[in-house]
Amino acid sequence: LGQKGLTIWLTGLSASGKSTIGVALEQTLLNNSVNAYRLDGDNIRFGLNKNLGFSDADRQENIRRVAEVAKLFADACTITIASFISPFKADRDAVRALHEAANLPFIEIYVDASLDTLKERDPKGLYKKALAGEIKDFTGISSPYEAPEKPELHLKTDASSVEECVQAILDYLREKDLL
Ligand code: GGZ
Repeated sequence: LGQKGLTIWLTGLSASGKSTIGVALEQTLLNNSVNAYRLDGDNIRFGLNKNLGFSDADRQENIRRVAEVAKLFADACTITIASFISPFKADRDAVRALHEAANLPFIEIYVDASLDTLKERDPKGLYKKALAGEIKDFTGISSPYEAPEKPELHLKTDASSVEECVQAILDYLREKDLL
């Protein structure tokens, strides 16, 4: 008995579906009495990281702090679900190394959709603004995104529903005996 803690790291562009999948996954786990907690821009960038913006250095520091927090939650036997663009491979690798050093499983999930799809979704009108030059350093438009090369899971939200993506994550966790 006893739940193991771990971190599920959702990386991908704005509007790719990270938060939506994170929310649905968290709800499913909680409904099954599994302790889960979500970290994302809404509870991190307005609090702990409110002094950070979107320069490369600030994104790096954003991810570094989130990694430390995720590790603490995982260490407290929580399934931590972190949804951040986390555009730089080196920063994501550092999050992985931090977890591995603490013997905590780290599952990197690439939440992928084509830029055309993202521009169409554009739920907050950010792509439109970025394309018009009104937001500088916007990931995928005027700031880089380094796609994961070997993520534990690669979800394509162009083609899969939220439910299918959540199921794929649950299947992965069960297969690895993490759930
Ligand atoms: C990317 C930006 C930017 C810029 C504001 N570039 O779709 P959203 O709105 O709700 O999620 C995006 C969020 C990204 O924050 P992260 O902490 O995940 O970024 S990172 O991991 O790179 O540190 C977007 C909004 O913030 N946003 N300006 N210039 N996204």
